[in-house]
Amino acid sequence: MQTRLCQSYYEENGYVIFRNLIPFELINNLLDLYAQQILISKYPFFRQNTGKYELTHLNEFGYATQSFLDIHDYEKYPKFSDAAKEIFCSEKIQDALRQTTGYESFNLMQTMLFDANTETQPHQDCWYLDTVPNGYLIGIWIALEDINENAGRFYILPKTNKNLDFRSDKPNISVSEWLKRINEYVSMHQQDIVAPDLKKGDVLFFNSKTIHGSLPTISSRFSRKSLTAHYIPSNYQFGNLFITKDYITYKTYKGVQFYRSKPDFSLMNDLILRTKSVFYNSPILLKILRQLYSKFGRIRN
Ligand SMILES: O=C(O)CCC(=O)C(=O)O
Repeated sequence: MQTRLCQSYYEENGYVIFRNLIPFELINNLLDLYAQQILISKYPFFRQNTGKYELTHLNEFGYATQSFLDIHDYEKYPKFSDAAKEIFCSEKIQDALRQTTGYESFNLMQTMLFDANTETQPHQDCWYLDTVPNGYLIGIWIALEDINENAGRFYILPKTNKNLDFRSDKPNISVSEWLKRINEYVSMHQQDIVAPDLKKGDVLFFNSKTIHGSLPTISSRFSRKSLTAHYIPSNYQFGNLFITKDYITYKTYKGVQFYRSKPDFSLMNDLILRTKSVFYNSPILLKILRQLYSKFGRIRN
């Protein structure tokens, strides 16, 4: 697709697919290290799907049932994380992001690895992470293998990037109520779901406001090996619908700035996280927590 067409397709539909973007060599290297170091590890990794530090659970076919967050910066597994950064910080992705959005350079804000499908419920990323002002964060979903439709495919709802605000009547809504509203919207728009057949190396780019999630697993015999990553144009600040995180600090890999939101496991990090999760579904407590973060976040980061 020509750059101009790619950008207008993305702006119109809230997503665009680049076929065969990631070289197999980079993918195979990452998957080898995943099998050798991560899958067998007895270390509690932070899980995006449960929001906790947990040991890895394998299903009957040997696939990890929880997703891994921020794999690009594991202090204990630098070789694995470097293999991940070779993909996430590659010129191929920077270039595809340029073609998609028209911006020049992009910072890597968060990453995930999925082995089996975790049946992610529909959501928009802007609640959790976005640019400030909102709407310019780009998520990418990378197929690390040919994704079988029985594995439970990743899906998006095209055009939902266009001004769909589920909290316009109630800005202080809780996260669970907001997710319930999105779930209801998706139930009523089943016919709009697009779950593309993604092959190894294909990448789907989607906007922070595009509703996305994962279809149910039909057979757990099939893995759904994939990566996701979230980027912001380098000239934007990072945050979400509620806060500007102007206190974060970046590291750099091959010229690409990257950030990690969840640190490696420690008893202290686990305690901080458990405390935060008590606040998470209460709009009032969360507001207080965010104000504290704006004031003192600089100290922690
Ligand atoms: O792959 C999935 O199940 C969900 C990924 C996702 O929600 C994201 O990257 O924002």
